[in-house]
Parts: sequence; structure tokens; C-alpha cells
Amino acid sequence: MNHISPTIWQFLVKWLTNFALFPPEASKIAPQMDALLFFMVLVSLIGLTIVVLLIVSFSILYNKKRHPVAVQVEGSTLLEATWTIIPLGLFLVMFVWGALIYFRVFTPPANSMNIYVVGKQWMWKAEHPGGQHEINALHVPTGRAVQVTLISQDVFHSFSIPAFRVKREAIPGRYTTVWFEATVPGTYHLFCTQYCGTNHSQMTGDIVVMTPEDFRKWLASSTSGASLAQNGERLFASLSCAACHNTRPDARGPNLAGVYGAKLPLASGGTVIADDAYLREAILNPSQHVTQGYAPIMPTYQGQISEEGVIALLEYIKNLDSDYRVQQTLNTTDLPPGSEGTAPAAAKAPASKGTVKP
Ligand code: HEC
Ligand SMILES: [Cu+2]
Repeated sequence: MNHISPTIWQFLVKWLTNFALFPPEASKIAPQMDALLFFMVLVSLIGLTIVVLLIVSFSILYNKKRHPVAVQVEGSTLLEATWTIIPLGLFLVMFVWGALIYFRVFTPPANSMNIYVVGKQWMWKAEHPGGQHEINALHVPTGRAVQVTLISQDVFHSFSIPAFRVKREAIPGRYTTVWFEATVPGTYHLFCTQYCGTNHSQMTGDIVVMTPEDFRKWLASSTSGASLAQNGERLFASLSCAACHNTRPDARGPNLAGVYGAKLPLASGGTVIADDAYLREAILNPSQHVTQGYAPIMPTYQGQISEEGVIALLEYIKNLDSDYRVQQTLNTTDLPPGSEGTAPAAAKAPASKGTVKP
């Protein structure tokens, strides 16, 4: 290639290699998603071919030389019915097929392991239940459903992993979730796919997929010694939450043990399910929904706790036992399925927690 400048040549090669028009398939849902995509591309290509063939052959067959006098065709019910029913059938197949995948994509399995990810201008911060923090990186094991609970600290971001075929908005003030099960170890791109300001294009990261064995080693070597719930426990003490939420009979606040997933009666009438979103609101805007039987005395913590802090408090409240203690859970892969994640508190078995493998 001596007639192309080496700089341009290098640029082209780099661009083609990194452009990744078709990213690898590295999650369980990816081949299913691609099958639908290929089906749609195939149907479009067949349609395109039929239309082009008809245009070309009609313009040859019915040109002015062969047919100097135009003949009016009054229509054919059979032909019209055919070109209505066949495409309708094809589109319905796409719709049902797409809907089935959609439900799969939006319904995490009950035993999925939960990782929190906070988006902010311009980085992704991940928090593992074992207390491992990462910035612009996320380590996950193969063969395990992972649910990512997303929130943004400032503006809208979008958490996208093309190799897994998943993408979900990270929204300020609201938890959203996305789940996947990685299948092939390797390093894949993480992108922010929502324009979020000057350095949006640099809001990228690495998704590192490891075998369960390697992942366990990584967890053990990356922990600071305290789990996310334990960080929450510390925060709970330092913010004096325990002044009102404690086990004393004259406590001014409700007992928080077992509150996660419970149905709470409100002073304004009605009930709410104390899920992640509700507990976050209860901490940041306590006066919005006051629990029945209590005075609205809880101060607001808006602006005083970072999103990571709120996440640590949530994780603490989710894992509380009746003495306001949480146990060491540094290595989440060892937990039996169903003992963590988004399942309501009632479905959990706290006794099975706390297995730290050497
Ligand atoms: C001055 C006492 C006081 C302090 C300090 C306090 N709370 Fe509360 N908290 C309450 C009361 C009273 C309620 C029930 C009324 C309501 O919903 O606002 C409550 C409700 C809650 C709820 C909703 C669950 C339920 O059963 O109603 C959560 C979660 C909560 N507090 C967490 C915290 C956290 C975390 C902190 C520290 C960052 C904290 N609280 C600090 C008094 C307090
Ligand atoms: Cu962004």
C-alpha cells in the first residue's frame, strides 16, 4: 500500500478493528437477540429483492416499445389479500418473538447477584456487595445471572454493554435495573450511550468476564475488608440513625430489621412495599411518606449522603438482623442461590450468609 500515506492506512486499520460493527456474543441473551435481528434483516433483504426484481422486470416487460397503448388493470382481490396477509404474518412473528425476548431481558432470575452501578459525569462507579469498588470497570463471573442496579448522581446516562446486548438508562433519583449472564471470559466494552456532557465520549469502561474461580480470587484480592452492608452499618452509626432506629422499646423510629420488602402502612392511608426505591426516598425525603404510628420527626438527609452512601445504607437495611448487625459477606459467589439479590427480605435466609472462603 505504498500509494496511501502510512498515517491514513494505520488510521483505517485501527478504525476497522475497533469499529466493532458486530460485537462478540458474550451473554446468554446475545445469540437470541441476534437470531431475531438476523431474521428481520433476512425478511428485509427478501422484500428488497422482490421489489427490485419487480421494478426491473416490469420496466422491461411493459416498456413503451412492447406496449404502446396502456391497459388499465382494475385490481385483483387475491393479489391484494396475498400481499397484505403475508407481511402481516411476518410482522406478527417479529412482534411475538420480540416480546418474548423483551420479557426475558426485563425479568431477572430470582437468584441473580446484585451489583450497584452509579453513573456520574463522566465515569461509572461499581459497588459489589462484598465491598469491592471499581471505577470504569466491572468484573463479573460467567454462568451466573448478574443484576445491575443503576442510578445517576447527576444527569441521564445510559449503561450499555454491546457484547451482552444490554442497555439501560441510569436516571438521577431513580433505580433502574438490567441483568445478564456472561458466557465467554474476556474483556468487553462498556459505553455510556446517552449524550451527557463534554466528556461523554470518554465515559467508557471495561467489562471483565472471568470464570467463577478467577472471579472468586478477584473478589478476595480486591476487598477492603468490609462489605457494602458493613460500610452501611458504619454510616448508620456516624449519621446517628441509630439514635432513633434501634432495638430499645422507647425507640422514636420504627425497627428497620425485616423492613426490606415489607408492606408498610402509611399515615396518609394506604400501604407501600418497602423496595429499594422506597427506602431511598424514606432516607432522603422522609416527610413525603410517613409510616403510620410515627411522628414526622426524621430529618431529611438530602444532600448529605452520596448515592454510594445511600446504596451502602440500603444494603445494610436489607441485611439487618434483629440486633442491627450485619455479617461479613465479602465473597458473594459462595452464597447459595436465592439468598441475595432482589428477592424480598422474607425469602432470604440470613443464617446462610457470612461464608468467607479462605
Ligand atoms: C430523629 C429520629 C430519626 C433519625 C435520626 C432517623 N430516623 Fe429514620 N425514621 C424515623 C421515624 C420517626 C420514621 C417513621 C416515620 C417516617 O416514615 O418518616 C423513620 C422512617 C425511616 C425509614 C422508613 C422505614 C419505616 O419503617 O418507616 C427508613 C428506611 C429510615 N427511617 C432510615 C433512616 C436512616 C438510614 C437514618 C440515618 C441516615 C435515619 N432513618 C435517621 C426517625 C428517625
Ligand atoms: Cu454518560
